[in-house]
Amino acid sequence: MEIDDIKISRAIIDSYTEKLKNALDVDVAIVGGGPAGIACGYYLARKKVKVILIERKLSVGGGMWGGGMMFNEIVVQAEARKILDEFGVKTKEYEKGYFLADSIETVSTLLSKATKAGLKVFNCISAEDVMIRPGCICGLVINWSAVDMAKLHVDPLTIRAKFCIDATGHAAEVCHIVERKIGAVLKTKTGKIMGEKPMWAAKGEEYIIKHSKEVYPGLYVCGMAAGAVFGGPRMGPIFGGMIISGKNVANELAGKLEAK
Ligand code: 48F
Repeated sequence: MEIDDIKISRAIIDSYTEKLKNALDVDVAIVGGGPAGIACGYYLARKKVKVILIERKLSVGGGMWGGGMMFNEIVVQAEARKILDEFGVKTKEYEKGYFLADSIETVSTLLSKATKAGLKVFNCISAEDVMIRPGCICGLVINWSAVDMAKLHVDPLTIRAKFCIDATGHAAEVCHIVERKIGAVLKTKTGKIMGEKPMWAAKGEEYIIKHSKEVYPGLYVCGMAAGAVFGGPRMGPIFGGMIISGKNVANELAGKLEAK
């Protein structure tokens, strides 16, 4: 049988269109495919929650691929090491309480487990706005990242979600959109984005775990974005807090969805 070029194209277009149509109305929409977003997506998908992840870049994985300054190793603490064990990522103890993992193995394994569990990932797409109804965020406005990069004048499409998650890392992009468009309404001390503080790994890790939570009705924040929004210190290439924060938000939302 000769392979038909047009059938290949048709198969891809049909399948992707179906996947995108299915993503128009979901339980949870995560923005940002770094370690926090992927971990969150994995734990939600495992609980059979209908969850999608939107990632601006071609490659999913955020800041984890590069380890520390492109030395592609990451450090995690004991609590997160247990989670990496659960994923089947190899770790080795460097000194008591400091566990090392290969960043490439970690990202690819997290992503593989998450997609196999049912997380639908849409790369090359950016969230450029949120959908709102009185007092609640109820979806995302999305467009091809290439549209933004080329500064094309193209209107976006919209996705409805019971909960949205800002997992966009240091930029906390979704929260910035909310602050810019709705004002000082966030659940922070000032109602605004507090801004990330300088490096302090121990405090930063604790901070993001504690502050990965609802920031506006319908909108949650996890990972480095939680530090940026609630004003916590940065922590550099220790990644346990990212994974734990994603897991915690997933558990909270799965509970809320079950109660609905
Ligand atoms: O930055 P990122 O890896 O966030 P994270 O999961 O992890 C932070 C660590 O990588 C590191 C650190 C560890 O101590 O401090 O920085 O919190 O991943 C965020 C992802 O979000 C994507 C971006 O391309 C990146 O892959 N992103 C950002 N804004 C948007 C977006 C947007 N508007 N739409 C779609 N994706």
